[in-house]
Amino acid sequence: MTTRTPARAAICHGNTRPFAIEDVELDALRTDEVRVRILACGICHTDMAVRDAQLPVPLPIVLGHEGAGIVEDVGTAVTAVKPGDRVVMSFNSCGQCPSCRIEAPTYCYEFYPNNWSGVRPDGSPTLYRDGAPLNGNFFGQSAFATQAIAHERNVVRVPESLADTALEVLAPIGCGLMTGAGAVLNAMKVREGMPIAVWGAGTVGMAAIMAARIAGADPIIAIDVHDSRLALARELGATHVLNGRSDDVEAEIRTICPQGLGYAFDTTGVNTLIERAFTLLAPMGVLGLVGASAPEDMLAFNEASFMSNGRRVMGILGGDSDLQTFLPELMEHYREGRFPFDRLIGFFPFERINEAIHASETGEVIKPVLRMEASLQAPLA
Ligand code: CXF
Ligand code: ZN
Repeated sequence: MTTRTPARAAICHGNTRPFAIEDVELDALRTDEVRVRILACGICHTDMAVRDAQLPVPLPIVLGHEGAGIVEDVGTAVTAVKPGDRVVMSFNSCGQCPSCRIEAPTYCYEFYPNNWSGVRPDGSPTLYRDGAPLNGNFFGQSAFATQAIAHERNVVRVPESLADTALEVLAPIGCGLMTGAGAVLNAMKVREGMPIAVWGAGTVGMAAIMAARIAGADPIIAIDVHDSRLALARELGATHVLNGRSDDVEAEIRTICPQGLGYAFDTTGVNTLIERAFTLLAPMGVLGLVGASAPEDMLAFNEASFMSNGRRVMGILGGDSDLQTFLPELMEHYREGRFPFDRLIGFFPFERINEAIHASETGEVIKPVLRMEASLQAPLA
């Protein structure tokens, strides 16, 4: 007999209609799965890209990939978490491919079937609506819901040291925040005393700036087109800020760092900015790329300066994060005040999901987080 679990979930039908919260049912758990009562879920631009059909994800679907909550049930083979554990969730991975075997799951060879196919890798649905299958398993969770099926590999237990930290604050740690921080700390391995410039001060850029401060980079230059974001970037670690609309960014960077940039980190995906950033690199400088670009985009670099300066251009996915080690590390940085990402968050009740998305798209809120339960709706102290 299969026991399904009732839940409320926000269904995305594409960009012609708003998200609609409806009754759904979760499938019975498989052996490696975990059912989580979702308390909060961050909203990321990738959710919007799916809504706008820019990614190969089937619609309609339940999105949401920055969930946090409490484990309610586990499959028979799960050992890493147990009912009652407080967890944050991130992307899923197969655990067996060459990337997963070297703890580089963001480059999982089976990323698509585990995260974007709308069903489990074996083709079975995790969600039902009115008795019929509904696409889910988005990033192995589909957490715009009151309950979600996740997997042992993509839930991370919140360390005991953070027992007093609200899960709704921790929710967004598993996507843009780990992407920016991981790019600096894991992928580019930014060195103390070296200059870095970060293009774009959204969630990923701000996380990179906070991580650059942790790494001891100096100077830390933030570039954006919104003065309010630049002001926040300064508070979070930027030593210099430049407005791409009013400043001559290249000339200013050459003045601040006459020897060039040790690290240039682009979160914008804008070709002209990336190509100019390349020209600003010092010998052995690293250009890290995480921005979403158009599928047809190509980049051009001068080959001689690429080679003779030993420059490196690095595509980075998910900050090269190994969830089970890196997320606890980031949570500890947060607890100790070195990674104050709560400054980016704006909270919304689950029912206001469409307003939360709007606030993100207008730039009014850097990181909207939905709160799923009425008892949590009171403003945070
Ligand atoms: C992802 C991409 C794959 C690794 C984790 C982060 N981005 C989501 O928005
Ligand atoms: Zn995301």
